[in-house]
Amino acid sequence: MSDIVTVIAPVNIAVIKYWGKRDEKLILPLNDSVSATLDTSVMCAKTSVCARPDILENEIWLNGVHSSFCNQRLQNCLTEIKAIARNQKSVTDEFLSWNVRICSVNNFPTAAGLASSAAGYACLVAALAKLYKIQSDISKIARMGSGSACRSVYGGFVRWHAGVNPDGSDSIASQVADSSHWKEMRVLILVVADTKKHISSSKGMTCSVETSELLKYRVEHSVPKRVKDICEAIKDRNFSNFAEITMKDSNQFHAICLDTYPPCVYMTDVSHKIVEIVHKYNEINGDVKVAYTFDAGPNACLYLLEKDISDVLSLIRHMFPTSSNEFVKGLDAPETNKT
Ligand code: 2P0
Repeated sequence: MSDIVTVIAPVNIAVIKYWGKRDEKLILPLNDSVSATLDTSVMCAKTSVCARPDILENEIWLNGVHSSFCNQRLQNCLTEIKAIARNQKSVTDEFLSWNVRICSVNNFPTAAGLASSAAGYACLVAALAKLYKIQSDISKIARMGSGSACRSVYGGFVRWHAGVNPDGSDSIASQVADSSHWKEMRVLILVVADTKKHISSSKGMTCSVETSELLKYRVEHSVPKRVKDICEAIKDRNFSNFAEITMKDSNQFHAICLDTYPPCVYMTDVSHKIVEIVHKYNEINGDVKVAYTFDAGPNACLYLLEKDISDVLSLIRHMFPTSSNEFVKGLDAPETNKT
């Protein structure tokens, strides 16, 4: 019988977006992406796994509900972890033959559509890797669960390298800077709507690859320079450069969503109002103090420095007086423990 291994993994928020796959099965992206991993105090997934001879078939429980294991991505992750463990001889053959029980919970409202699959698959793969004592990079296995999950494997600022190999062996994540590098950086999350998005990211990006001319331009002409420049801005702690690139990339990503046929409309009037407020605020201050970024949904993630938090929160509360749905987050790394 195995110990129960428990892992916590945080959500990550992309500043250079991943949108479009070159291989749907292996989940290989068309372009590099860059994100910041949030700390685990409010928004994270927590997964416990064990392997035992008396578990009759593989089981998964999601937020307390017994769910189907007939999910190809989930099965791919488990198969890959076991194959590596077999190869590395990190556990016995008997241990490998036992079924697993996986229990995963999110400590944030999943309905808010905030990168729950990224935290979920990063956590699952980190827990299984610990259970089977595997030593190699796990970001490419997390990627097989959900592309953006490979970035939640590391803390701080993280780059997912698209890679060029057809087997995905070089499509991995690496740390640009750890969570202590830019201690003043904060993320303010404004929950605009907590309804489920009507077009999933996977479906939306497939449709963009098939129909958007602008996506081809982005991959070839915009992203390579933006990735290079934002990595430099992070290393130099240059907030205004970081913020400007972040906003431009969010805008281009949503322009591609609208260039998709039929269009994927993720932002709402309230999202656009937030964009307007941020630009006005930066203009009044004569400096770029806040950056917005929107994923495949209407909710805003604002990047800003700690010194500006109270000013910006006052502004948001003034503009949206009935609102209470915001979280302020710092950056952090995943945590692991064994019980
Ligand atoms: C990102 N998104 O870079 C971008 C920005 C959404 C908008 O990664 O099909 O859930 O599982 O690989 O990882 C969402 O995509 O999609 C995403 P799959 P995933 O964060």
